[in-house]
Amino acid sequence: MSTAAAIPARHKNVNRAEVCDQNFVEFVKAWSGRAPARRPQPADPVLPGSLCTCADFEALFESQLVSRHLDLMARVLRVQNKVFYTIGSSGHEGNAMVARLARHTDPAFLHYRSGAFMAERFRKLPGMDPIMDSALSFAASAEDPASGGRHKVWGSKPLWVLPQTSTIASHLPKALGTAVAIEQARRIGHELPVPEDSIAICSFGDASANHATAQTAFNTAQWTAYQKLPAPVLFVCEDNGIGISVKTPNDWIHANFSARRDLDYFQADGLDLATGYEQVARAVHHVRTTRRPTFLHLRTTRIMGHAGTDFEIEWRSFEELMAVEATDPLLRSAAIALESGLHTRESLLARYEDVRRRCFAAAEEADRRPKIETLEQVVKPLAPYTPDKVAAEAARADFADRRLAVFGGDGKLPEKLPPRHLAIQINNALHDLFCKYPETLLFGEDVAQKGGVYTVTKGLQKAFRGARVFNTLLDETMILGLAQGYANMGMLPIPEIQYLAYFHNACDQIRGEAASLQFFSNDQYRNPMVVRIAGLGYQRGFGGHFHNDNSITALRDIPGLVVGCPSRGDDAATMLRTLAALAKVDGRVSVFLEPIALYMTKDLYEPGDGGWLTAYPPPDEAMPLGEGRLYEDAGAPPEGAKGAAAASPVDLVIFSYGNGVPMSLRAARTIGAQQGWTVRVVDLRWLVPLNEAFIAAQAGQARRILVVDEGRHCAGVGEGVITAIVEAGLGATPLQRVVGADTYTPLAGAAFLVLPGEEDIVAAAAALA
Ligand SMILES: Cc1ncc(C[n+]2csc(CCOP(=O)(O)OP(=O)(O)O)c2C)c(N)n1
Ligand SMILES: [Mg+2]
Repeated sequence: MSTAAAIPARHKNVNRAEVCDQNFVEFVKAWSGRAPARRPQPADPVLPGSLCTCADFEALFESQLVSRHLDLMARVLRVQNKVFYTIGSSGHEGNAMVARLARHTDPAFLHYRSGAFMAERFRKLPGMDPIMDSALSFAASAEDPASGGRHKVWGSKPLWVLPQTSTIASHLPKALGTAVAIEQARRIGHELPVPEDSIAICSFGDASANHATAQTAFNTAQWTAYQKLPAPVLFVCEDNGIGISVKTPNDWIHANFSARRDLDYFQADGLDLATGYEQVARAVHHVRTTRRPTFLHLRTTRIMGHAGTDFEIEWRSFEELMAVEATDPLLRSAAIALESGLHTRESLLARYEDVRRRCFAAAEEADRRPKIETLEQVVKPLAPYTPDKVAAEAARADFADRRLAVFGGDGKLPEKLPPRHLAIQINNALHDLFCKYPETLLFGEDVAQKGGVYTVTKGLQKAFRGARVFNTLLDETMILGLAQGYANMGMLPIPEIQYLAYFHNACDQIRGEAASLQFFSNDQYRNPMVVRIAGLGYQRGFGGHFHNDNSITALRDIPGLVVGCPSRGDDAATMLRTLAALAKVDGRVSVFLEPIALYMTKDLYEPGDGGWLTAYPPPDEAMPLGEGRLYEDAGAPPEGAKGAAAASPVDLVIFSYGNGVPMSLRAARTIGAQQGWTVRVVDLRWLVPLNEAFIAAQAGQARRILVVDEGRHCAGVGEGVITAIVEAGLGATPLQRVVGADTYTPLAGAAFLVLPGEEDIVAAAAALA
């Protein structure tokens, strides 16, 4: 006899949500056990010997039911186009125990199946409604309190649930970063927005635990605890044994994590509240009291498929599906409710149907609430910018005493010293930022005692101590994850990425995570930071692609990101002040791209002329976002150059940035001599967003235009400059672009075949003649 024939018709339903729903009802109806004679009291253990009281159980069970019926509702209303997300939490409802045993002020970074955790956390504050809030999110309503309708995420500002993206494992580094930040706050005298003994909670799936981004968080947690440093993070692996359709090898999570050095392993049965509660309690207590990274292996199951679109019957047998569905934790909870005498069959079914009614009613109501209607609404929280406040904050210089102490007296203030090169002025500006903001932290590879590969951060650790300036382990993903954690706890992180080429392997931490937080939380959460990245080409004697990477492309299209690239020391200082102010005032994430080859550059035209040294701008000077620098009359011979504004129109306007600026200035003299033209060199300084109005205004005064872009031909900054010119209606102006080739940069002299040089600029100008 075929086994299929033995399967009851009800179970052959392709809609497994309906099957699971009916399973619950049938299970309760068929219950034939005996309830205890005495009616249980709230403080009684729910079952003999359980740490979970009846009151705990009732709350947890309600959270489980809310989570389950939100899933069922989503499946039904998705086909009516009233709900836009069907990845559910069914089978994972035991995660409610973690929420119950933690506090609502423990920052939480949740797996998309942590719906019951969320429902349970909602109880921690009076007056909150888990059903309506979730329904608004499912319906993508503009009134969704988590993301304003931008994504279906578990998130809440009052409940300290920071919304996550759908990129699995990408939240583990920042969760660990938040845990580390909670501890570090004390060491720098920073007041935390949460209680001092908070823990960070981070849930994820069993397949996600294999991801490199997860592994770096585990490793870094271990690396931290190994050095006896606290890292109170609770990693909760919701192990359902599968990731979409790929089964996790039997016992893999236990085998992989149960004996890791300095990652304390706990197991809990997430399918059974009566036994799981004590197991979860032990893990939460452990991490809270020992402050050690803790891995909670929570047994779950996955019913109703990966998402509403996942027709499991297409790739799994009915027998297998039924076996999984039999492990439904709600069946176990129903059994506990009946066995303990908390419910009769009738009261239990009534409760089940009551939650269903509330979820559907909320969903129908949510469907009537406003949606996002305009592009302006979509992007409102993406990149907030209040120019006046930013300018005022950037120029605020009320820290004179601290700087006097740090720089060693009035006569040693950098603005009173002779002009210096870029590396020194960045270093001075960082010292100033550290004086101005006691919550500033600087970290990365080799930044502390050594002061970075190029000594740009030299002296900072000595002046401000190891709690504020420190070396991390060698992992860019984790450097940027830490930055998010510190920012989440109200500090101002300045992470350093040693070379631009090494940003790329951690890019998701900025592209997918940090830069997206304001967007996906409707600007309720912010993780402001200034990421310093040393990059670009032209280093002589220290070559190869990875130390001379010129791909700005990877930064150009990150929504909301600000990228500044100074070409000289004074600009670096005033730009840094604005970036820090953008972080403080508007919560923005920015990249400060430092041209390595200009760090030590002192001369401009002739050896010894000191033409690229600049005075340090006093601390009340700042550079407005988007403002470029003009070099007028750049084509005049040395004796004739006055730098005065040329009469409009200018024969040639050269747009550039970074290394291209001094190069263009040198080329301009040759061009001036050869062509007899007036030449203006424009240093864009701000690469993202490009100031299109400024570019158009400059182009409008030009008879000819040259765009000198040391980045790549494809998707380099130059493309944006030219687009701005053309879109301003100035496309008829003769124009040439001098740009790097679409290749990796080779070693030694061959690098200069790839990157634009002075001769190329001169030749391009000749082509315009
Ligand atoms: C970086 C990344 N790769 C792939 C995906 C697509 N994806 C979404 S969920 C998932 C499986 C995750 O399985 P698991 O971690 O076990 O969580 P579960 O869904 O089983 O709870 C995959 C591959 C993704 N979201 N992010
Ligand atoms: Mg899984």
